[in-house]
Amino acid sequence: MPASSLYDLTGRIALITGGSYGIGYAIASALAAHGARVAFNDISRELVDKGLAAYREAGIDALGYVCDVTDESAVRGLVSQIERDAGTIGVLVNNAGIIKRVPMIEMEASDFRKVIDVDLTAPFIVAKAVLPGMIASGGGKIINICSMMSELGRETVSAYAAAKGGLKMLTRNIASEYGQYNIQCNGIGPGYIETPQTAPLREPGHPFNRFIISKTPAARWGTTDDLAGPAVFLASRASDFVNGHILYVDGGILAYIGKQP
Ligand code: NAP
Ligand code: GCO
Repeated sequence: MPASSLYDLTGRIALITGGSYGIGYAIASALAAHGARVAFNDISRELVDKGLAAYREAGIDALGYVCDVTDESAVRGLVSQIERDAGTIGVLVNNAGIIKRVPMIEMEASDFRKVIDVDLTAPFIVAKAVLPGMIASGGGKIINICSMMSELGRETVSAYAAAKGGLKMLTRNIASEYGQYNIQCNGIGPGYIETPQTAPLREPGHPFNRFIISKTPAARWGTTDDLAGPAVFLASRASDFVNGHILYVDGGILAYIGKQP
């Protein structure tokens, strides 16, 4: 098999949740550049329209849908609509997510539950909705967007870390339960990436900025472009025997004790 065809996604329908901007948009664009037909959803019409304009600007004929990934009925409707509009979903990227940075003793249980709902329960809901089609069509790829917080804790992110740690184990469980159907479920664990979600941490003079640089061997924040190759790999035939793996794209943070002050 020619090396290039290992990464050819022609004929694949890929759903990227929360794909209007940021990491989701970058991953969807990379999959499209390798031949996939991409569909994405977001939580509001405004965001979906913003995303569609961005994809069009990039020459990508994306399908966009308004759907709250925590609403199981809406997700079932989304998957059915994509199947009618484009075909069976062969690649799912569970990207949609939220974070609430609040010290645990100050965090309302309702806020904790909301983060768990979006970052953990929703990937379960969306994966559950696409698995039957993948089984019927002979296989598929599920990529869950995990985090450094799938492995590490830090102050103020108890809900997010609990969700992303759970998402690592959900990834392994889907791999275990559905590997026999030629379905590979893996995770991507981005390090600290320049997106709106981390913008508060990168404000000029914010101590976290210098901290992350000192904890990253690459000595820089990641960009969404850094995630393109890993996503194409996990969506393609090149990873057909990779299952239950979390691929950390972190510039080396998890390998490094940190630079001496
Ligand atoms: P983000 O702001 O977390 O993007 C997430 C997207 O999902 C947004 O468009 C968001 O819409 C959407 N979303 C939120 N709740 C939703 C729901 N209930 N239904 C449908 N869509 C929903 O920015 P990001 O940094 O690109 O993060 C993408 C993923 O990567 C997340 O899972 C995040 O946890 C993870 N991650 C990020 C980093 C990083 O450094 N940026 C590192 C590791 C992992 P709204 O704009 O309305 O919220
Ligand atoms: C934070 C950041 C991180 C990143 C990412 C790291 O507050 O620590 O938001 O959680 O979003 O998850 O991998």
